[in-house]
Amino acid sequence: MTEQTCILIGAPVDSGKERRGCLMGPDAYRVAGLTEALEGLGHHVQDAGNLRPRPAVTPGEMPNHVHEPAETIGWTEALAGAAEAAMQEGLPIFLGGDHSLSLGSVAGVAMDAARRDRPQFVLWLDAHSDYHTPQSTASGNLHGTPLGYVTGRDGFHGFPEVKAPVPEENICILGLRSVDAAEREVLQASRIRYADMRAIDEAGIARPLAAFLEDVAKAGGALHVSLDVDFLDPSFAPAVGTTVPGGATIREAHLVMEMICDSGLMTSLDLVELNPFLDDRGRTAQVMVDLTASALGRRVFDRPTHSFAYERAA
Ligand code: 6HN
Ligand code: MN
Ligand code: MN
Ligand code: MN
Repeated sequence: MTEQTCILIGAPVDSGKERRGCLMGPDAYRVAGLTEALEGLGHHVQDAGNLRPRPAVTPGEMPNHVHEPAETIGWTEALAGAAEAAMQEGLPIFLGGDHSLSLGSVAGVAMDAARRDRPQFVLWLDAHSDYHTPQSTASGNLHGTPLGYVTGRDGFHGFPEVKAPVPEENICILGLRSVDAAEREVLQASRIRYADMRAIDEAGIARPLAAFLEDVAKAGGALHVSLDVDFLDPSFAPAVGTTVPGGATIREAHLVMEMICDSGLMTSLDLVELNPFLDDRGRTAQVMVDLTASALGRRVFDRPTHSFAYERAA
């Protein structure tokens, strides 16, 4: 693949849920060798260090059960600005931090796309749909709300106005296996496309992904990829607070990343929900680094060495 300028943006966001530890994520990715892996693939890497949240206050309209809204509002402001700026310099990789960082990262990259008159697309790799609003969430954990926010759902009082909402039909969620009742209804009524694990078991993960990537290419879109650790099965990726059994295998996840790389479409990436406090000798951090390397060109061979019968038949 053509060489990229990868901009690592540490976002030690830990306010999006009760359980702490995601703030250690950015350093775990650094220790696991993210810079070295990307440089080894021929890319330029700029580590921008870690961001800090802007000071913010809790708005009066925010439901009481919502956990640390002011801090997440402050993060959203800081991240949206940093994301939009980084898009001028290269391919930002947001090192989370919990998934509430994507309220800011996606809002920011979408602003950049709007400025360039390019449609923004989002690929969400997650066990969960993260489509809540501060009103619909039962847990009060804002890491369950980023897709609600960036699509322009109501109720995000005190958060920056979403000036470039991502159209529902430009979003694809893969890996679903835990969707709350309040999300299920609105998700089903929306134009967001999704493949749950049952669909992936039946049809394979390549098919829904290929269809989505084709649409991104046809539209000349920018593609933001948001990779939640819990997309993977917890047997391969235990370092996450919201494990759900029955997730993607290592190979399914690498195939997704390899197809993204082949498409040449990815313009920004989130690595989210890694909680190093729960890790097993750094193996989850390593898996996430390896997946990032696959998305940016790591290959066994440059091209397949054999042409198989099923390819000729297709
Ligand atoms: N994540 N739907 C659950 C909730 O609390 O709203 C889980 C959210 C998980 C968040 O995947 O980033
Ligand atoms: Mn907290
Ligand atoms: Mn998530
Ligand atoms: Mn999740």
